[in-house]
Amino acid sequence: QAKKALGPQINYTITGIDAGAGIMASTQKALSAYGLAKDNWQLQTSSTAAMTSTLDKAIRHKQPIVITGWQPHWMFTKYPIKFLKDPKHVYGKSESIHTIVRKGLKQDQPTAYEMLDRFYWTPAEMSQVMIQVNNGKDPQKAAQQWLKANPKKVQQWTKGLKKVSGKPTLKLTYVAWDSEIASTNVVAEVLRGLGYKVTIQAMEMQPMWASIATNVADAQVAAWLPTTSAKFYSDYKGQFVDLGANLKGARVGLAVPKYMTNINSIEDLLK
Ligand code: PBE
Repeated sequence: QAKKALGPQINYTITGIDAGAGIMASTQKALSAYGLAKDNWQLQTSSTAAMTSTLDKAIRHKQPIVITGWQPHWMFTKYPIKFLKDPKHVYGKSESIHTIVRKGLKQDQPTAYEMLDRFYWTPAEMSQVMIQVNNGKDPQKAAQQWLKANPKKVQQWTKGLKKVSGKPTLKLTYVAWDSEIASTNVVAEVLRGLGYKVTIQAMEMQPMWASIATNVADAQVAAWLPTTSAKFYSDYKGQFVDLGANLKGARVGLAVPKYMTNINSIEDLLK
């Protein structure tokens, strides 16, 4: 019996997330780079929550599905999914997440600047916080508990830094993706421990970059580079300070359930 082509089974649809995400822009590029667009394939905009619930349903019924996937994220621990090979490297190879601060922060708040500059953790550490939040824990509580359980990390990030006086305010902006909810809450808690009054504010990706460029916010720890946030990195170049990677080994691409054994590369979607 001949195998049915994948496209018609899933209406030639890739299940995506929020329109502003870098992975959506990269997927639009992939649709043309791999000749998928002219084969009727389309990218459906939704949200991370809607995408993971569609994925959950497909997996429960062992049905085919193609999603926009990235790591670190609990979708890869909760579900048996795999990245599709991307021989044209449309999604880049490996991504790092960078810490971006406003110009002048070093002079104005040297203690916060130094802590933000030191902030660095692993995908496994970030996942520990993300999983707690996915299980329903309040993000601030999850961050506090993780920091309590990882005093060595806190020490690395704060060693020799003196608590500031007068409760200076700091504003962190972020996009409410699971990874950034985790990292932003962890950093905010560490800065609070150093004596700052920290507010965190969720927004879309473009205003997040603009908030740093216009000095409305002090820092964000959500810049996936070199590919996923490339548009904003170049749009605002010269109007922020890049403190480098706070996490290495992130990855972005298309993903499918492992039971789709015939589909291993983006090129296979055309089969
Ligand atoms: N993500 C998670 C984001 C960055 C963090 C991969 C969904 C994106 O811009 O696509």
